[in-house]
Amino acid sequence: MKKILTLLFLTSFAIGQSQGLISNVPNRNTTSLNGVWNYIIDPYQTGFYSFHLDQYDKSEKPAKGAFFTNYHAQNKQELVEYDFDKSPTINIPGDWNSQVTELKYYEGNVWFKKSFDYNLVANKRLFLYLGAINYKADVYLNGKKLGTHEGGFTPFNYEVTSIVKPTGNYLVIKVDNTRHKEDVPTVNTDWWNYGGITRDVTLIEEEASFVEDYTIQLKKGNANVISGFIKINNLEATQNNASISIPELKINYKGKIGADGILNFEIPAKKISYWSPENPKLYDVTIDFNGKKLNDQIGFRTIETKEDQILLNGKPVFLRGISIHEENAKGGRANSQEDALRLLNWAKELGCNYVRLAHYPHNENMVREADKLGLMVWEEIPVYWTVEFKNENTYKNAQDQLTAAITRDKNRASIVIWSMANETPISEARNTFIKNLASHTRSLDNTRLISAALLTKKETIDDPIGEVLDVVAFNQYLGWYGGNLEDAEKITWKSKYNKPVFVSEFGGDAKAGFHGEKNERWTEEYQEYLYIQNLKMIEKIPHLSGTSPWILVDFRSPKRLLPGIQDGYNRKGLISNDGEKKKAFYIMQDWYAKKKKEYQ
Ligand code: GCB
Repeated sequence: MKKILTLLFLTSFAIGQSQGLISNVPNRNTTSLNGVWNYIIDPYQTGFYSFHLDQYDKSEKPAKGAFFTNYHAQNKQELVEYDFDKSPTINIPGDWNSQVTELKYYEGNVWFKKSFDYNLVANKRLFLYLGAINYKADVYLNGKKLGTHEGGFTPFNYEVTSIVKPTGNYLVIKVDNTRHKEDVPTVNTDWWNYGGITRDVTLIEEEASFVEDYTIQLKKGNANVISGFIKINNLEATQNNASISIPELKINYKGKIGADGILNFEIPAKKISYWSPENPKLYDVTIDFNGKKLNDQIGFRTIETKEDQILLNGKPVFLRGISIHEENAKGGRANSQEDALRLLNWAKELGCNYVRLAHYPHNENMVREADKLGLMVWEEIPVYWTVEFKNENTYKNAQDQLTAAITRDKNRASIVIWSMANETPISEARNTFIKNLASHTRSLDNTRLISAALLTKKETIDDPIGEVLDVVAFNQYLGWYGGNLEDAEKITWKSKYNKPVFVSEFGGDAKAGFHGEKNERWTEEYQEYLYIQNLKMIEKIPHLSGTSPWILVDFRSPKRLLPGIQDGYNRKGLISNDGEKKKAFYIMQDWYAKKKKEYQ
């Protein structure tokens, strides 16, 4: 009996609840604060600390020199040494490095200010939702501190109901993208440290009591039951019902909300048209609570492993993938729907049914478009190379980023894998760190697979972390960082685990338009040959269930300095940053066409 009770408990709470993060923002009643903002570059944090380094926002009555007060001189004599309204402007969302020439390499503090009016009628509530700010944000509205947030790729929100006024609001955000060893990621990465407010800034208007978050997904192990939870923010005694309708499935469910504001449900469903790359079916789903409707477009599919196979809707699938950074053609963080479509359509053209969104959670447009286009997704957090595995705060930071990513994206059918880390060096502390992240993930979402991109030595997959992963993924760079391409066919791989194996990276640099012999580094011919040889080797890897070569498009990296070739870009793209397809693109395209046939 005890066992049954525990099981019941585990199933009904299998998908966890967020800590105040509002999900499904695109379908809510929102007002965008995107657009033109003023900014002040503040390398010495003059607007944050007094000359004796007292932090202004710790004082009851902050000095007028505190930038978040947005103070203006009251007369011609008064000394005030900043003025947002006379300061230059920048587009938000957008990183500062690609918009302001003098900030290309800047890592430090910049203040942003946006003024707005907002007429909030009585009994309504207002939230400020920030899609992502890299890396650390101190947020103030009308001179009041809302909070500090760390982590450059995940959303967060603050309630501003009691602070907002009909006219003359000023939102001030200090953004600091200084790298620190203890951060996630740490000081060393192979991508550009774009600073700024890189995703949408949105006001969300809600009722006094509203649906904050929910999961509506197939129940683990049962493709004919839709299960999950609805979480109400500020449940009032008089409202204790919520309903879910999915007209196309003839579902009209009504349930009772618990005193804790949670409704857990299981709804039998018949004749579901399951989501897959061939059939990216999304259902219109409506949650009705307190006379207000919240819509979403949700796909239903199962994803599981059986011994060394990945099964999508019960059938073996080969993940024809490509790794993608969140960068747009001009350089700079990608954010818009248009940016997402450009990247994802290239992946489709390559023959992909899957994308690895490296090395951090991408913006929500990417996963929503992947849902529509029928691309499965690997979503990852920036536990990259080394982080301070022994540091509890670092762990908490990583876990918070993971929680926010899962909260935002758990209703996206496209997401099939949560990835914990990339190329982390084996040690006791690291093993514990990743195991803890994996069990945290399972406690929030037991319906998806867990992986991490590992490193291997001597063609043997035996990283101890493999034990807690559903898919054992690894990166390898035969013919680029070592090894001889001629030997490719002779290399044999071994895995300690009878689990699906996934090659999460392979590749090499080529400068588009640079031609030569196949043994001349940096040429398109070298990269082409590298792909031909790597694929010969990869094909023979036991338990192989997919690949995501590195990478779709050349991307900016401060580590890539070779003049005339790299010029600040990692050139491993199959497509150049100008959109030119390299020869290797077609090798991969052919291979994926072949794989597609094999799995039909
Ligand atoms: C890797 C990393 C990736 C790098 C890539 C490279 O193993 O995971 O972030 O950009 O190699 O180009 O060296």
